[in-house]
Amino acid sequence: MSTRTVALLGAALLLTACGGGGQIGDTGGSGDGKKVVLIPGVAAEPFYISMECGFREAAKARGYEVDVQAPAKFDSTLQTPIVTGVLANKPGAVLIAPTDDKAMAGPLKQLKDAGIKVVEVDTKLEDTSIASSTISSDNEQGGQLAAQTLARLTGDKPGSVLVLNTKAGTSTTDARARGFEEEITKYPNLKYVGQQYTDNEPDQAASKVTATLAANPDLIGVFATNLNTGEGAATGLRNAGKTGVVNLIGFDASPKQVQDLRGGAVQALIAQDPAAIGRIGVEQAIAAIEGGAVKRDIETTLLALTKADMDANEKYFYKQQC
Ligand code: T6T
Repeated sequence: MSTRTVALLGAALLLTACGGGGQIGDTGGSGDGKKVVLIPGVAAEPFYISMECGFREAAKARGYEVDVQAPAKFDSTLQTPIVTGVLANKPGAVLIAPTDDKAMAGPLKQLKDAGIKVVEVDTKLEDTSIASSTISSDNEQGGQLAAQTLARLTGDKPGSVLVLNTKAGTSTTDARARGFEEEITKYPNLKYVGQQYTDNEPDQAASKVTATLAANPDLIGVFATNLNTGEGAATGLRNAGKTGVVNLIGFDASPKQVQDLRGGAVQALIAQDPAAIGRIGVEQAIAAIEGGAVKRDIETTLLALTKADMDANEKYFYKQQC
């Protein structure tokens, strides 16, 4: 099978897989610049669905056409053909969550060179010269907040601590792991046993938690750097009969993660505001298209949710549909 066929099959897959509030190609290619396209990191995932809700709302308010195209997996080889395909339609701007901080630079530079404004939403490239603006949580601070929350929950108790990461080259989760690693050194009772990558697969997260427990029976905490790692880690702890014994600090607030927080399988969640990321992303994109003032870096809200305060912060729960 040729590379082109594989890319086309990938594209066909994403057409059926893109879910949540969005349908693909719900507006035609106008080519007049009054159109913004959102390319999330992966289809049908509550973080990006919530982002898409904010994106659609803001674009509608400004009279812009929209399109949403998402890869079926968080994978730069699936996201690249989407970027290349969008190039032909010449929208005014593309809002994208790059799935790899290096591999997506070439395709995105092609957009920029064609006069299409690029706005990064959530993840970003290492090369800061391509995007007009980046809207994201302060992910390093989110990692620090996770370490502080874990330390608050464990108190003086000693034990080992694991970080579950997604894929190397994901700017957000790498920053979260970095922030956590730096902060955890301040708590000598907590022994950091390192990070493990899971390829953003919940099953891998579950089995890595179980294996770490076998090697470190004193495991007292797990920091799962995103939604899939968090959902998988909760399963791993459940399978090992360690729910509530090992403190699980997740990132994100999907319906399942929120349910796990309420039910005690998760002790804290670091929630983001993906709808604001989508909304502000559109505003910056339109400013870039129309020659208005564009801010290079914008940070959105992060907060730690526990069972005690979750209901007061319901607005941070992610959506399954708009
Ligand atoms: O945590 C979010 C996002 O911020 C990250 O870049 C990738 O994973 C998520 O989409 C959650 O799955």
